[in-house]
Amino acid sequence: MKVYEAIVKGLECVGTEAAFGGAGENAASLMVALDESRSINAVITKHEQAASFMACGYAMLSGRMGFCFATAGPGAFNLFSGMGVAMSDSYPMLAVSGYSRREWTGKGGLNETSGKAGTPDSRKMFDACSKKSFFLERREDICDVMEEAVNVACNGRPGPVHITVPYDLTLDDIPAGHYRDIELKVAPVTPDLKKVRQAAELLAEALKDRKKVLVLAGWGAVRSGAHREVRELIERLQVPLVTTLDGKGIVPEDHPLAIGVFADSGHKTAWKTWLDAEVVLCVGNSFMQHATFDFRDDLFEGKTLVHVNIDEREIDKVYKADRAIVGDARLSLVALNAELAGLAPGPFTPWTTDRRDYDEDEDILNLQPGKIHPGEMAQAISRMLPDRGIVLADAGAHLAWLGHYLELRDGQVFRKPGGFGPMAGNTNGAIGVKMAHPDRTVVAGVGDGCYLLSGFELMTAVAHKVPVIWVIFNDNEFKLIKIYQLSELMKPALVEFPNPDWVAYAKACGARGYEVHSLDEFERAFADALASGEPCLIDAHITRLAIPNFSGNPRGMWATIAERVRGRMQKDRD
Ligand SMILES: Cc1ncc(C[n+]2csc(CCOP(=O)(O)OP(=O)(O)O)c2C)c(N)n1
Ligand SMILES: [Mg+2]
Repeated sequence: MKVYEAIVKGLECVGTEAAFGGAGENAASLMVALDESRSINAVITKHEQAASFMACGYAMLSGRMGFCFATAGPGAFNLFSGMGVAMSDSYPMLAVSGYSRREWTGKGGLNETSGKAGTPDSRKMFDACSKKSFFLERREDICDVMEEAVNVACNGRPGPVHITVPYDLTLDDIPAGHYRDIELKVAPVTPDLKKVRQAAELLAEALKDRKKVLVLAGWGAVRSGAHREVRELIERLQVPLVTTLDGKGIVPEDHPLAIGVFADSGHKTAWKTWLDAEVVLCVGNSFMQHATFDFRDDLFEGKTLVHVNIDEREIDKVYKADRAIVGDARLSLVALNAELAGLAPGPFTPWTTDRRDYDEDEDILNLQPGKIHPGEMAQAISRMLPDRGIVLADAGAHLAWLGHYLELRDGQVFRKPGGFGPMAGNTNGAIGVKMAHPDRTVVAGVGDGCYLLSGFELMTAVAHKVPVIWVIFNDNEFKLIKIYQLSELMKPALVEFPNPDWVAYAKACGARGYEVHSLDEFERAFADALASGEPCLIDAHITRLAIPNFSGNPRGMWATIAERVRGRMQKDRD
């Protein structure tokens, strides 16, 4: 058995059933081994970056490890963006890449990345982009390395690991007696019960004192599958729930205690509720920039913070916790619910808050006939999304429209890029998500800029019959960057671009294409796409005369722009 065959066997042992990668001499025997696997569906992408994003998508909601691979040198370097996503978004991922023959090190051979002879140093780069990176030194070590790698990827806070396989180790068989099946043992990150008790006492005391307790759920809560536990907690205590964009939908958004999305792209009522809150239980939050109004200093002023996170490095990182539980969000809430079981609603007054206000939001006014308002389109997607449907957004203003206006029912998911936040991440990641969940509808709402960066993977979806529905928010501009330029510099520049005929492009790729200019047209196209079971591209022409609520200012984007313009005019006058 050869090294790459052992790697493929290892993937089979841990239940990974998809592999995403790029072709190359160094990856050639891996491609053969993958092709021979009965359980692994191997996808050669047009660009290795897309492979790394697809591996993220595969891991995103499945609880299984994503796998991507590339040849040595430039192919390998194209995996970094997906590894960055896996790191910021806690996706378990194994990336494997080749390396040129070691006997030629220092000679500057093709694809050499030894750091010698003016070549880049791939070891340092993969070290910097992973939880752990391994350099395979001997063929007989492959099963040990593989086993350690997958266990590091999947244990604790999941993340990316990487194995470099030098070309010279791929030619001969592993010496006899050195192959073995590997084992993945995921130890649950259980909370310290003493810490859980302390947190429960604080919450119980606060409720008895009629203090206003609020729950804020983030991606960690969704990732760990704490849906039932969050709901049980808020219902038992009759306390309101707000979520970050990443925690959106943890409890169905029409639940009476679900107040809405908090922070940038959030709902006004969520902010009002936040201002009133005296104790906040934060579950699975890393307090990233866009979930904290740019790390707002006074966010927790006068409030008590109880923080639950799987990673102890997150505790006190941005805001000092009064009580902290380090543990998987679901397991921590199971324990917290058990501690609070005796606390029936009654000793305290349930806190009544306003319901979410976005339905009457003035932002939804469409001032441009012949174009679609992106907020209305997001609402239409929401109305028509089948049960357990998954909506992905990419990086840009479209993310804010979707995050603000979608209303998720039980079992539906919204996912945007996390802290690393690359454009194209979910445009391509959608293929991995759909391959992991063939029975669920996957809709990728993507900016035209994001699609232009990476949309050639439509061919990949067609070739592998992966029926993702891409909805392009076509505004011929990098809207988010334009808004930033307008508000910071009062001058947009280099942000506009033409789009091709997307319907013709879709057809040329063998996919279905639709061009829509009104909500009616969109709804008809979307219904057709949902029924088709084929990869589809909906080119939705959206108005430019609408600004999404995506601001570091709780009063919203318009208020931010007005304040900045006023400030600038004042400065000019002075
Ligand atoms: C790889 C990468 N390059 C640049 C950026 C910076 N960036 C974030 S959003 C954005 C604009 C995206 O434009 P588009 O996809 O059209 O979305 P819109 O804002 O118009 O909805 C840019 C350039 C990024 N996040 N990732
Ligand atoms: Mg755009």
